Amino acid sequence: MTKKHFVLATAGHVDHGKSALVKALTGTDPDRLPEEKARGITIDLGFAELILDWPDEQRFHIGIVDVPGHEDFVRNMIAGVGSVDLALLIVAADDGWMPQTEEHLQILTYLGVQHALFALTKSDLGNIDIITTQIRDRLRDTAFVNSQIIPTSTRTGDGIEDLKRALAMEFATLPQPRDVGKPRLFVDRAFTLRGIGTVVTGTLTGGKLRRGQTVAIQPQNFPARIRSIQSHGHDVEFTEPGMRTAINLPDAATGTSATAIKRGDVITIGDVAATAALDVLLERSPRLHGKDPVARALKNGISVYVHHGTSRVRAKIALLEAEAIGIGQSAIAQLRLASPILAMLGDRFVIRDPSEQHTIAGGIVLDPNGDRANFRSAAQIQLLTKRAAAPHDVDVCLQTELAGRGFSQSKTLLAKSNFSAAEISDALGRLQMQGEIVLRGEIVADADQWRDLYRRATELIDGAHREHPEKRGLDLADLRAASREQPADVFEALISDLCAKGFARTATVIARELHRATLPPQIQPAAAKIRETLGAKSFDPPARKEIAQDRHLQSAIRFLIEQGEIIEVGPDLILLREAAERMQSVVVAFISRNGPATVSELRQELGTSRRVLVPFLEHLDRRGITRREGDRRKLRDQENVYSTVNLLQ
Ligand SMILES: Nc1nc2c(ncn2[C@@H]2O[C@H](COP(=O)(O)OP(=O)(O)OP(=O)(O)O)[C@@H](O)[C@H]2O)c(=O)[nH]1
Ligand SMILES: [Mg+2]
Repeated sequence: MTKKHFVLATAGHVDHGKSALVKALTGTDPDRLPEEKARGITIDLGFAELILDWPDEQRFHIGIVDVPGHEDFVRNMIAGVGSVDLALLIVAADDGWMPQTEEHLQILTYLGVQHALFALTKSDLGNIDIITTQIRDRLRDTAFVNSQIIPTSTRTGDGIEDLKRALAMEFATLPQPRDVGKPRLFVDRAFTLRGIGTVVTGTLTGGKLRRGQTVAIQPQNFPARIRSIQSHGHDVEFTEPGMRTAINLPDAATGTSATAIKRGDVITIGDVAATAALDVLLERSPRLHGKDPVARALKNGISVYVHHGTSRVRAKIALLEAEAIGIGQSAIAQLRLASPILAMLGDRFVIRDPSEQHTIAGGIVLDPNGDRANFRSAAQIQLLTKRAAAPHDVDVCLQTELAGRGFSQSKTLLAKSNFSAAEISDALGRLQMQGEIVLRGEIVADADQWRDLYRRATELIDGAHREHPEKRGLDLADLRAASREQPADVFEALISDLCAKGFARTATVIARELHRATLPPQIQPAAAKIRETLGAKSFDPPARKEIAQDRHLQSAIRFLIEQGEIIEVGPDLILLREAAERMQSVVVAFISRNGPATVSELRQELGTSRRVLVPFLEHLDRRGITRREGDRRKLRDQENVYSTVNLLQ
């Protein structure tokens, strides 16, 4: 028997029999508050479980969310239907299509609910044919045009089994709720149980949650550990998308403190942060009526309520281009939220007016990391325009993301989206084949911007070769300064790309592999002069500052050092390499013969001065040839001598 999980929500006008039908289907009365019992209406969300079997060995575990129909509680209704797989829309046979039937249908449409079933309740009160025709009429041009309509009566029991069969048939054809490895539990209740602590409930979407896992409560970004998980009263090790889920978070608090957990929060994993600006495509239903106050044009700058997941936040709308959005129109906008929420690319939401009387729009998130200052930049307009045309196309979303940002770590790319890591990496492969992007290890780059960065780097290196042919190449520090706006890992990727294509780097310099430092003609006489000066008394040459009298001499010294012809022995001492090697042999031979030697003995042996010898011996110490002991130098052990002689090069 395969077990599948789905979540279903009721919807429909007040008093049409939603809760009675849930009770008839499941045996559970979803109205749990005393006030609900007293008033005979649903105020807040109610929950029940329905298990349905299907002949091909499938068993469906359906979490039912029962919503209130009263116009005063639409905000609770929206919190209940945010992530459902199927809607059970209810129309009473004695009343027909009413204002909240219509409003709920629009809300479901804004939220992207694709599948619905209709129960024509109170069928014992007649009018079945008339109301069926009315419903069919209202469903024209909706996603639910072919939905089944099942007459039911909780009074007589008629139709209840038909409805169960119709539901099972529907679930048998529904795809499993998506698991993209990014679990989000939209919290609809948070409470404290004596001896257990904080418990939150919600509908899980996007991925699994596991017992013992560390999660983050957003938008507070507060970490917590899952001590236990239940689904419909049973302890489970993990829950998956489509499951009503209750989790025990002993580290979290309920109440009014800033970090307290409450309806509207999201339990999630990973390093994702909430934001206070969302760039979106706003849509207004063509079903709004011209006379209706809600149908007034939605103007730039107005204040609204945004409903996303189970949260409800005040926001101001900034329209990108239009001054207003009319009935049936859509436009790109930024939602400037009064407090941050964790939304993802592709999430859907509902917009209500500030008096909370009317549902006036809905839409889809195009960029969950909106930025007020950047909203109208040419790059962002291009990103939003392309995504508005294809918000579910992972290639378009990736390509626009990289065009906007230039470079990114591949593992953080579209982290806040409803695409899985596998979908993203497939898309990266495709875009690379098409030449749109460049993949370099962990780095992904927009191909144009990568070419630009690469070209600028080669120009800088070639410039350095041209202007300073006597140097080995461009200092890496200079290249880094020139590409300052790029993060370190992009810089490293750039360097390794260059090195794969005819460039070579040392610890401090990058150059074309074929570049050989040469002295420009005007400096060649200076080099000859230096060779001559150093060679004249090669064990006791003049101090560097006496030799380096002008710019040409200084450049020539640097060049000869880089070439290895001259060795920098101390701050003010340079020697010809060949002289330094001979001096070293003399020192080694003398000590081998006579044992540890003083500066004065070695000075006499070499025929040099203390000014030269003291830094030279320190140089040999640093290289592990000699070691100072008191006022004598001894050799390091013999093996070391052989292995370190080459370090002079
Ligand atoms: N005759 C008849 N009455 C029904 C039937 N189903 C529900 N009712 C009655 O209709 C009234 C409203 O039922 P509820 O189930 O509370 O309606 P609801 O849609 O849940 O209402 P809200 O949640 O407040 O929107 C109750 O008095 C029920 O007894 C039915 O099939 N036949
Ligand atoms: Mg009810």
